[in-house]
Amino acid sequence: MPNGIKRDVLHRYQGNPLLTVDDVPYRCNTVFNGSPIKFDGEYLLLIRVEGQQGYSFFSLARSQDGLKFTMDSEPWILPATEEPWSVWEGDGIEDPRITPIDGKHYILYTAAGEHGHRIALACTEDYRTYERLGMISGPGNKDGVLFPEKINGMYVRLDRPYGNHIGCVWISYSPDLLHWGQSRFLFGPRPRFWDSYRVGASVPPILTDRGWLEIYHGTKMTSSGPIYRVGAVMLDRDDPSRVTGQSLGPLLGPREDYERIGDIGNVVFACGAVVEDDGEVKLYYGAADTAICVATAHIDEIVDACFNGG
Ligand code: BMA
Repeated sequence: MPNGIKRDVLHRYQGNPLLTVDDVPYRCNTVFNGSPIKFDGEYLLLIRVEGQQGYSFFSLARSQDGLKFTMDSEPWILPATEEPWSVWEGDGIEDPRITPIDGKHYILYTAAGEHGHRIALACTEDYRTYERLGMISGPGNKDGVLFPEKINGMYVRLDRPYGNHIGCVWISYSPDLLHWGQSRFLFGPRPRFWDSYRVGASVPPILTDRGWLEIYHGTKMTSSGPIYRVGAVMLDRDDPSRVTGQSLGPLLGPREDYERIGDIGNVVFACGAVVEDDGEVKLYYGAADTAICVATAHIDEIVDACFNGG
């Protein structure tokens, strides 16, 4: 039986890591936290790269099979140097999450600047040019993921406001993607659990026949720092402010050396997944803030884990 297959719902690809700094054709510190999309017959991964300067930007990698990726020769989206954006992106741009809606591919990302983190929104239609559309949260917010369709006539997102120093997942609504409100608490850390310290949305919600599947990250604080793991919740199809199920245990946690050892050890952190036609979920994740990896499970196994104490 392949290594680890009985321990986690998600199964690591034996060829992990998919990408490391050695695969980047320019000088940088690390690659991690990529958001995948199938586009124009290939798999694209929009990757967070930390430069030698110490702050992050985005680059694209391409693949025919979703496993063997080649990095583009140049970075794609750099932190803004012009106002009104530059004040919010002076410390870098982080953790992109792609959601296509009606031919437009929206990228929510974390803008890091002197006033803290905000959720920023950009858009592309061709993965060559992009447009910054706006800062769509106040400071002190990150981990924004956009639902892939309007619900009851409104765009919907999850995010992670850092109120009271406790990271919880909230839901908000918008008529136009720029103005957001009706914000409500959705779910938070569970005392004693593997996600007892913080939780945040990871993957843009996936519609299943049992409602919306949200694959999230949760952390537990230990005497040597937090451990980042992957979990899942289910949200009601028509009212996603209602949690209908949640995995008891993590779907994936750091076990391999490439997840344990790196710039930030004990981290698996996903920003997106591809659902194949046969129901296989390819979850792309950053390992130890130092490499990009993939793990897979059938979507039914993940949904079942949310309802069957998995
Ligand atoms: C989170 C984000 C992620 C990072 C993780 C572990 O807060 O900054 O980008 O992978 O911490 O360091």
